[in-house]
Amino acid sequence: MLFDIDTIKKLYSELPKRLKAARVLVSRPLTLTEKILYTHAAIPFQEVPIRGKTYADFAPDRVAMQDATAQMALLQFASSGKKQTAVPTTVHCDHLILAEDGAKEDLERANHDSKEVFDFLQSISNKFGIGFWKPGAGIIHQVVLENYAFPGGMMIGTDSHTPNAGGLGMLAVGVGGADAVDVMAGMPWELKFPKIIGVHLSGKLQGWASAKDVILHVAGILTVRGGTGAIIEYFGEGAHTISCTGKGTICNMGAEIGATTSLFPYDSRMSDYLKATGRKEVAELADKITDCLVPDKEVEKDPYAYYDQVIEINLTTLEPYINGPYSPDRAWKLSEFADAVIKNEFPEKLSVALIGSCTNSSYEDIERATSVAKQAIKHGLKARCPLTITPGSEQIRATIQRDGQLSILEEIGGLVLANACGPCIGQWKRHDVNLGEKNSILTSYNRNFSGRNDANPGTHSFVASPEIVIAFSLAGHLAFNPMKDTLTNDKGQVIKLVPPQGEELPKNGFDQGDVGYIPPAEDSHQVQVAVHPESTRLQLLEPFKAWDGTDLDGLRVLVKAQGKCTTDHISPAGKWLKFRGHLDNISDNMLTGAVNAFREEIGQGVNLLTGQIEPFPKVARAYKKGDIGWVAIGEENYGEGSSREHAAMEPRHLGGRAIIVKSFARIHETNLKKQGMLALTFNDPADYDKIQEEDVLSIKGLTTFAQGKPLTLVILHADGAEDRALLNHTYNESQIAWFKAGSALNYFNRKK
Ligand code: MIC
Ligand code: SF4
Repeated sequence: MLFDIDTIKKLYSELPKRLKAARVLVSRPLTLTEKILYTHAAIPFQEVPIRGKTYADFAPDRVAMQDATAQMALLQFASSGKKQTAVPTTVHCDHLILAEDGAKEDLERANHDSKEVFDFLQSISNKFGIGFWKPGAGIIHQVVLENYAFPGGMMIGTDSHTPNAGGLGMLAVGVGGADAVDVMAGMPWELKFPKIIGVHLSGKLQGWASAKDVILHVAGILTVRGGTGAIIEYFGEGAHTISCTGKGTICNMGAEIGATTSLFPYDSRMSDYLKATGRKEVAELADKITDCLVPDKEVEKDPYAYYDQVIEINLTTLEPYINGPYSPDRAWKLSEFADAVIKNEFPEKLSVALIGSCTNSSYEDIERATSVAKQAIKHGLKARCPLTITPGSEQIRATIQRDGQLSILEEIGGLVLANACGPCIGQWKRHDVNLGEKNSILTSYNRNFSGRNDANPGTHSFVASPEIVIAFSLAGHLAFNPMKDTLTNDKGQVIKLVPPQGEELPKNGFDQGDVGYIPPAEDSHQVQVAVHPESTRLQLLEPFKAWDGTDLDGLRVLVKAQGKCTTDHISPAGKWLKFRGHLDNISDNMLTGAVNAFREEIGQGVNLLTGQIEPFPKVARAYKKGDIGWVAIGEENYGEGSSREHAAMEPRHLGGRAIIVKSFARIHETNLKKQGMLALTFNDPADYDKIQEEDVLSIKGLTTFAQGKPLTLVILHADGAEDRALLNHTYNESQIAWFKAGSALNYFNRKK
């Protein structure tokens, strides 16, 4: 559908002028990332910002939120006193639909079970002038790509996979709810000016390789931390050989390498997609200002001079990849995967195959997956394990139903789930394995952290393209390579699959199906939004306490997390998603996935007041009651993964004072700052080893807390010995003001 055409017209009419001013300031050729950032500065830059250093203010064109993060964001926005959002905003109901029996039944159950939350989101959206996409309409990023994303624009979304819109040339960044609240309230959005990594694509994908394999490969190169603080800009003639939705897949999963966002330059594939999705006018407007929507020629010619790092990928020789288990950067070439499965003793039998999600459910994806399924039908093969299909949007679902792909996938054994996140976010009532049971699943999703899909740490989750997932489902085991191995049907015939093929866009146009969009009423600020005080799902927010002006003393170590501690470990999703609007209730999941470095147990530790081993939330509540502050200690890339600010609000709510780690993931670090927590890093990562279970800690230097000035951790051990550690931070002056006020929201409400 065509939204915002007037806004886009206005922006496009100003872009050339704004870009000209940026050129005068920078006086050298510009990357596409710089073009979009400079033309979206809240106030035009007076000095050239330093990449990786300067905090800069931006004015995004749009905000998108999904149901699991929107609740907290809108509860915060409601206390800002604003009547309408200052920029166009949408809410998408996609995370709260539990997959069990299939699309129809699951949707009906969700509409019943989460009625209170959906009603709340719909009425509060209406009140503040926000567009509302009801349950079943589709997954946020797919709906945004189909309807809102446009080349050269900037948006933020309260979901880490917001960068999906980079497939349409939009600079789209995942943020926590508090950042979205700023922008909705008409304030600028602050971001440290990113570094820029250029990925030069040459050649053209062949055979089984697809767009997904580009990002699976890049994840293997850069690892889950390699993109931190950077925007990944793809360029080169190879970029134009990838469809718009394929580009979306690549940008989407850039979240898994910690990138701020990923981006492709405008081209004819984007133009085709805009036209196919009812936005011919946008394509025509974009065609007139292409200079603003692609990097300068000089950049393409000499990328090493303009990007902070350059990665070269030859698409022609790129093999399919399968990444996992437990981390999305554990990349295996398809030709090496079978050996890896055996060598590492990954469970060889494939328990479930799952395709779809916001990452991989475009028309092209489904076409290619179906092309493998058609071969199966022709040769009398079926999936040898359960197979699920999650269409990314109602438009995709209706179109692939009309064009026949859905029934082909059903014929080989597929179960069609609702147009929603489902198993990707642990909204999956799995009946085939018991908790703790070792098993393998293969998905076309993006993330595969422990416990993510089904809350079972025994599940080895692997990520691949949809066509590879379908091929493996036909084999039913992981020691398989469709490029060289054969399958045998019931008649004993030997079958060799041929590489998939498929249309990029539907020949007969998209079928919109039951759209599910509810625009806000014209004059709706009279709408009353009530939250029942007894509700277990929604709770109005109480402001956090302001800092009392002194250094922090007498702190206990609630947890010293060992190894990976993602937001899925800090605030797991799955069954907890239903409490995303109720801070006190959801806090009972706090750190329940974290591995305790002192005891190697998951989710629990010693309550130093009683000596009992208890779940972390219980210990934290006891400390809070006793007015004892606590800290959490962690390792590298702490808080990677999701944008969920609950992972920052829960520790704050349960009396945590500081999170001290070797390094942070970007969104989580900002979320902590926004909620008035101290987000600190060891100057010497080896100081992590100094922390013992019974230590009493002090954080010194807060009375002179200033940008660029480290703090000191004083560690008093149980035997009376004392250690010290230097703590770094990235707070600027305004972020220090949030800390002092107790949270960013307190600070702004006080300033009003
Ligand atoms: C995810 O993919 O982890 C989620 C669920 O979409 C999250 C958002 C959330 O936790 O609500 C994300 O990626 O930000
Ligand atoms: Fe939903 Fe999964 Fe996409 Fe997150 S990654 S938005 S949970 S489909």
